[in-house]
Amino acid sequence: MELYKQKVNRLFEQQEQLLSRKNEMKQISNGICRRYRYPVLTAAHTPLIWRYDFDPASNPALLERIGMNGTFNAGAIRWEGKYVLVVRVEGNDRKSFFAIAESPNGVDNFRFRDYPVSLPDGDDPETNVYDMRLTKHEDGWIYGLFCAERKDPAAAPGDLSSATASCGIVRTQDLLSWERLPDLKSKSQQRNVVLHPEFVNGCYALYTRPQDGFIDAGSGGGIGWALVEDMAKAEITGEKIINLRQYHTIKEVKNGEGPPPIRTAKGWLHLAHGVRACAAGLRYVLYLYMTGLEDPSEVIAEPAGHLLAPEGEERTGDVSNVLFSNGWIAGDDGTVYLYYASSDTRMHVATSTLDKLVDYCLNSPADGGRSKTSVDAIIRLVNKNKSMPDLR
Ligand code: BGC
Ligand code: BMA
Repeated sequence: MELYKQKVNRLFEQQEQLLSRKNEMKQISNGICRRYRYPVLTAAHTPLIWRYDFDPASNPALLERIGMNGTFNAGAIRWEGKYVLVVRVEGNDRKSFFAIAESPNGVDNFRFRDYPVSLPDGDDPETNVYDMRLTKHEDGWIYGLFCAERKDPAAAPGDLSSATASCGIVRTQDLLSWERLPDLKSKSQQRNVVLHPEFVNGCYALYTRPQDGFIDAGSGGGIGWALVEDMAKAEITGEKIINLRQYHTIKEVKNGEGPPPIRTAKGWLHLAHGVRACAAGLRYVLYLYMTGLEDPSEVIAEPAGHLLAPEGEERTGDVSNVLFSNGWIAGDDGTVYLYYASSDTRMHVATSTLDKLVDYCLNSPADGGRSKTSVDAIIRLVNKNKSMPDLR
């Protein structure tokens, strides 16, 4: 019994060291945003009481009974003075679920609540859920839009991989109890649907991502925009593409809205992911764009290329070469906490400010579409610098 107690204590002490570890901002920066030394959440951060049976009678050898594989793709919200993430946790059984982790400062000391979120079922229970976007809407509810995945009912016998993706919807007032609304009705499959925080023409506005198949964005030209009257009966009747995929860019194969956009004095600030295909598989990077305050569906700026792409340990994991984000928080002082996951494995934070991100969007050159136009942009900058007094 003494030995058992010691072993249990060691488990909790080791985890406490991890949970209370201070994070450090990395020194190297491009001026736009800063990465941090440690991931903010890993599988090892998940509560020990989810994983171990601490009863010496039923688990005398203290084996882990339920393994956790990864913590990634978290929605984010500032709530009751805390930085709150609704994390996609994936168990060793490949089932994803949502769990809330909270931090006092946004960059470290994230702790999971004792229980994962127990999501109510809808009419057609799904197999897997992931990637929740949290929107504090001006109607007073906090909405969570997520991907609900089911085995494709039209799959040929023996095909155990074909699936369908649709947008599941829940809402809450307290991040404790969740009301399930019917899934978004849409002609095409939908992953990466995000609710705009304000009414537009008296309607709820959705960023969508129509796709031909489960993986293939196909003729779905990019990030879409649709207005719906009622979130309790949400149906896409008309959809227009506002942020297009393009040949030979970071978003040639797919793109998708990240978290809900943030209102700034100069327009709505958007974070999205772009995907291209290469010999190593799909490469996911993060990019920013802005839309107008008058018309949040009109793109007013988009710098060329990515803001963040996988680097260092971020490059490897369950699905390597992936950065994905569906959560960010703007603090009252203008600090932006950008939560991103690497390689479907762990969560990180990068910090910036609204002013810097808007400056980046409005004043970095856009993609000219060709090697030549990229070189021209560099030459313009070099010429400008050469006409200036040397500051070194
Ligand atoms: C996985 C997701 C992935 C999707 C498309 C799902 O089964 O859980 O992480 O984005 O497939 O590849
Ligand atoms: C997607 C997303 C994410 C995931 C990514 C890479 O399509 O919806 O869940 O991070 O693939 O696997």
